[in-house]
Amino acid sequence: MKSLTHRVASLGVVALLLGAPAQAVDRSPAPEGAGVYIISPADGEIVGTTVTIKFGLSGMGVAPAGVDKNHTGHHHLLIDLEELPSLDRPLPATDQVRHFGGGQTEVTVTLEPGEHRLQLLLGDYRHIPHEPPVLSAPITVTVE
Ligand SMILES: [Cu+2]
Repeated sequence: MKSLTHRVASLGVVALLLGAPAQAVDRSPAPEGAGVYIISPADGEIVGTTVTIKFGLSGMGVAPAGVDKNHTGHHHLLIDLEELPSLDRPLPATDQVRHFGGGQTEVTVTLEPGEHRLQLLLGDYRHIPHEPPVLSAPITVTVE
C-alpha cells in the first residue's frame, strides 16, 4: 500500500512536470482603442436558422492567418462559448471557436432554434489573441 501510494505520488509529480504551463508567448500588441464588434445581427435580434454575421473591426486591420503584420489579425467567432479559451496560446478550432484565417469579415451559419450567444475575438497571425485582447461585447440572438 505504501509503495502504491508512493508510485501514485511519483506519477503525480511527472504529470505536474508534463502539465507545466507552456512558455509564455509574446502576444502581439493591440493598439489602444482597438475594438471588434458584431455589426449584425443586433443584440437581442430574432433571426432565422440561417443567419449572416458581419464582423467589424476598428483601430486595426484584418490580415490572413500566417501574415505577420503589426496591428492586424483575423476574426474568431465564439458561438455559445461559456468560458474563454486560454489567451496566451493559439485558439483551438472547434464548432464553438470558428477561425476566419482567410481574412473573412462575415459568415453565414445555421443555428439551432433557441438563444445563442455570439462574440468575436481577434487573433494574430498565429491565432493567439493580442495584448490586450481584442474581444467584442457578446450579443444574444434568438433563432426561430
Ligand atoms: Cu485563427
